[in-house]
Amino acid sequence: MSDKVALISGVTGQDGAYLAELLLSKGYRVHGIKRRSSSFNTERVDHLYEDPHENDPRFRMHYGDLTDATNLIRLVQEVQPDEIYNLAAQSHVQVSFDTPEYTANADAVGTLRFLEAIRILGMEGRTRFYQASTSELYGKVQEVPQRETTPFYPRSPYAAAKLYAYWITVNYREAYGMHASNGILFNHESPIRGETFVTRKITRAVAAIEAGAQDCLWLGNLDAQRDWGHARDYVEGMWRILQQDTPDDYVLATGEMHSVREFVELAFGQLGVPIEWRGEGIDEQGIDTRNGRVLIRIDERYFRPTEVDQLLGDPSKAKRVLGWEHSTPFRQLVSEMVDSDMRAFRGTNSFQRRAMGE
Ligand code: NDP
Ligand code: GDR
Repeated sequence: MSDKVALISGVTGQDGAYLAELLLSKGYRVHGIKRRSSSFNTERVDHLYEDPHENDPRFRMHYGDLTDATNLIRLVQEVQPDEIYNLAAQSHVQVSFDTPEYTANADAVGTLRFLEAIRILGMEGRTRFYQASTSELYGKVQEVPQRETTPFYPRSPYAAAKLYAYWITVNYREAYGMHASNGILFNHESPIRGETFVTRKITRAVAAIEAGAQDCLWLGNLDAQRDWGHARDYVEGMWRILQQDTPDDYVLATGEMHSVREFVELAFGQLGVPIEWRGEGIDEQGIDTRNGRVLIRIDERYFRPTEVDQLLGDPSKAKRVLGWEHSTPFRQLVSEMVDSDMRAFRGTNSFQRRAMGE
C-alpha cells in the first residue's frame, strides 16, 4: 500500500470519482478540488466522503477553481501533493462554442496556473503532474489510427484550449525538468458519464422511453465515429503514467471505433427493440420496427459548427511501456450503462451504488 498524497482537480466529475476511488484503494491520501455551486455537485463522490472531524480522513475536498491562481497555489502548498491529476475542465465540446473564452480560461490557462503553482512553490522535484489531454486534439483526421506522433488539428474552442494545455505541459517538462505528462485519452464513458454526452444521453433515453417518461430521443450527427472505452479502465492508465520514472505522453484508447448510430442500435437492442433507419439528413428517423413508433429524431441544434468525424486510437505505446490495456468490450460498456439507467428509472437502486457500477 502507498502512503502518497494526491490532489485531483475535477474530482466531482466522471473521471475524478473513478480516480479518487482507485487511489484510495491503493492507500493514497486523496485531496479533491470541488467548485462552489448553488446546488449539490458532489453526488459522484459522496460515497467516499469522510467526516472531516474524524481522525485523519483519507479523502478530503477543498473549494477551488482553475480560474483562481491564488487558490491553486494555496492548495498545492497546503496539500504538498506527490501527484497532481488535473482533470478539471469545461469538458463539453459543443458548449465550448457557446463559452469559448471561459473554456480557454479554465482548460488552457487553468493548466498553466497549476504548473506555475508547482514552480512558484519550488515543488518541481517532488510533485508529478498529469494533464487530461484528449483525442479531440486530433480533430480533423490526418492519420488513422491516431497515435502520439499524429499531427494535431483542433476543431473546437475546447480542443484549441486543450492544445495549449498539452503543449504547456510538455514545455514545463522540458524547461524546468518537471515530471509532467499528458494522457491523450479517447472517449471513455460509464454509468456516471455526464448526462449531456451522447452515450449517456442515449442510455438514459432508452430507460426513460421504456418507462414511458419520454416519447423520443433527439440527436445530432449519427455518423460521427468514436473510440469508446470505460472510464474505470482509463483512470488506471492515468495512474500508471505517473508511476513511470520518466515523464512522457501516451494515447489511451481501445483501438475500436463505432458510430453514434451503432451505439443507438445496441442500446435499444438491449431492451429487444430493433431500430430501423428511414429518411435522410435532418429528416432521418429511427423507427421501432415492431410497431412503427418513431424513437429517434434529428435536431440540427445538436450539430457542431465544425465536427470531428472519426476518432480511432492506437494504444500500442501505452501497452508496451505502461502495460496498460482497456478491459471492457464495447458491448459490455453499453449494456452496463443501459442497465444502470434502467435501474435508476425503476428506482431500485441508490445513486451511489449505481455510480460505481456496484
Ligand atoms: P466531467 O465534465 O465529468 O468533469 C469535469 C470536472 O471539472 C467536474 O468536476 C467539474 O466540476 C470540474 N470543473 C469544471 N470547470 C472547472 C473549473 N473552472 N474549476 C474547477 N473545476 C472545474 O469530465 P470527465 O470526468 O469526463 O473528464 C475529465 C477530464 O478529462 C476533463 O479535463 C476532460 O476534458 C478530459 N477528457 C475526458 C474524456 C472523456 O471521454 N471523458 C476524454 C479525454 C479527455 P462540476 O462537477 O462542478 O461541474
Ligand atoms: P465528444 O463527446 O464531443 O467526443 O467529447 P460527445 O458525447 O459530446 O459527442 C460525441 C459525438 O456524438 C455526436 N452527437 C451528439 N453529441 C451530443 N453531446 N449530443 C447529441 O445529441 C449528439 N448527437 C450526435 C457529436 O456530434 C460527436 O461527434 C468527449 C468529451 O468527454 C470531451 O471532454 C473529450 O475530450 C472527448 O470526448 C474525447
